[in-house]
Amino acid sequence: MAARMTSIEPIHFPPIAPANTKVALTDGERAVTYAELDRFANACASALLNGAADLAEERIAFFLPASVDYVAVMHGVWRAGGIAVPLNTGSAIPELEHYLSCARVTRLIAGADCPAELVALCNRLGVNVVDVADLRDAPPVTLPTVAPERRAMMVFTSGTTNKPKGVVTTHANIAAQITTLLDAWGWQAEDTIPLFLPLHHVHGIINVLNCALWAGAKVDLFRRFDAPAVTRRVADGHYSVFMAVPTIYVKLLDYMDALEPGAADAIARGFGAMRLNVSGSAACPVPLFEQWRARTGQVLLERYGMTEIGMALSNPYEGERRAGHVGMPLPGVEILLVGEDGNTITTEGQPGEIRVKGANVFLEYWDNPKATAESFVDGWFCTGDMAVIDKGYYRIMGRTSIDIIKSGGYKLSALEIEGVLLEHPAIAEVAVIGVADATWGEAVAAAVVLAPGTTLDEESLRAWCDGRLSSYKMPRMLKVVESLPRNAMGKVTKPDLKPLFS
Ligand code: MLC
Ligand code: AMP
Repeated sequence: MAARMTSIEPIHFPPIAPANTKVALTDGERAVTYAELDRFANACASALLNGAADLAEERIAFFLPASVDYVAVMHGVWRAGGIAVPLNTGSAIPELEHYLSCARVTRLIAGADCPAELVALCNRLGVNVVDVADLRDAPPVTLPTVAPERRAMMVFTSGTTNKPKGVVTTHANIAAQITTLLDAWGWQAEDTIPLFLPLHHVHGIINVLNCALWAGAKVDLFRRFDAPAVTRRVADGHYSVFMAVPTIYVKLLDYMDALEPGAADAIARGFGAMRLNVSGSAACPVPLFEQWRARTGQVLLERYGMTEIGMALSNPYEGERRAGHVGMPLPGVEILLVGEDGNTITTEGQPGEIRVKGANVFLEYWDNPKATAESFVDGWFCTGDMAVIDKGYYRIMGRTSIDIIKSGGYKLSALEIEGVLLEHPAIAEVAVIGVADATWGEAVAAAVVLAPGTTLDEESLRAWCDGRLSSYKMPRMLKVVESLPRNAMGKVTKPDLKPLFS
């Protein structure tokens, strides 16, 4: 087992052991040891400080693919006392404009291949674009002591508003989110894990990247989920731990089914030999859990989390992992279920909203005290997810808002998508919903009322969305309707739209 920290260190967090000559990361181009990563992170921190003593929570965004550069910049920002704002390299320019201006970013770190439109946007917003190559060789300077309660990271999350909100976590929050998983899932320095999840969300950032680094393990970075490349290494027996969203397990089963049996069996054996396969970010359907067990022999460990809280509930590493359930509270995380009447649920089988308390819970929505205040009741963070306790294990029942869609593990806001679609000249009215889908969990579906004299089809709508919305937010289904169903108050009754897409 990796040595555990007994208290949260104020600096060089998460700890990257400078004397460790073991490989920490590979990114397809290079392999770096912990000692090299430590030096590189210090160089980034020193260059960013540029003579200042402390970045004093300056928001430093980075637009970098999963790479050694990405990791060194993230840790460099933390070491220099800045707030790391990782951006989705697949975002459309209007989305990036929102992130940069909402966070009041001052510097953006990017590679030489930074798109011209993003450079132009930064120029317009007064954001300095810094080439990551200019950070690599800066001479080391004395770094500030950064107190654990200071802000460390801002990750944008969709919700029940039309624009994503910046979720701010402190160094202490991140440390708590990591350390609970190190123990609960038995992280070891001997572990090797592939990382192909996007690095602008907590699943990739916390559960995979920074848990592994804290444990002294090895991470293979992939720029995207590439089934042939990832499974080649799985079949070679290269990995001990695997973490993914349910959609990826579906895609892996489909991929193995399409291979000739010998090749598929080698991959299945590679998974079977690992010490842990984790599923999360969306519900893992019971048939998927069973198919994965039948194909690989692995019993998936399902857990539940959220950008604002990291991980909260987990099936046990040792003990029964129950299909369709998300287990029990992780150490240090307090959970309350609250019924519609506002009372705490004390009996099994009764549904309530999951509320969370603990050092893992985020500090605030950036520049949005109203949204922050509204998301807490008596110090408990209200997740908007419903659950029941069933023979000691929590089971997720759904969400309180129909306007949140989970597609392939991404949380999408129906209102954000509707806001963009309404700019289309042919769309007079629109309602976006999530529709059950075997691969994506939920797929984005749009019901539209057309402006007089116009027509619209799915293909032309997706083409129009290109550049306005990230591709995973684009509607996968479109229905043109005469009118949208509304209640007496004039509000669209979205559940009534579901049969349209079944
Ligand atoms: C890709 N596409 C999606 C999509 N991802 N469509 C809907 N939903 C998604 N999630 C579309 C693309 O737009 C494209 O459409 C086509 O699929 C192929 O794109 P791709 O990039 O080649 O797809 P693929 O690599 O297979 O991506 C699928 C995926 C990816 C599952 C690997 O979506 C992914 O990495 N999801 C994980 C998201 C995640 O990490 N969430 C965690 C949030 S934190 P077209 O039409 O152009 O062909 C959180 C807390 C917690 O939730 O508990 O963890
Ligand atoms: P995000 O805001 O992107 O961090 O997504 C968090 C949301 O993902 C949660 O609020 C849940 O709705 C959902 N989620 C995460 N893990 C699970 C799970 N195991 N089962 C069901 N839903 C999940």
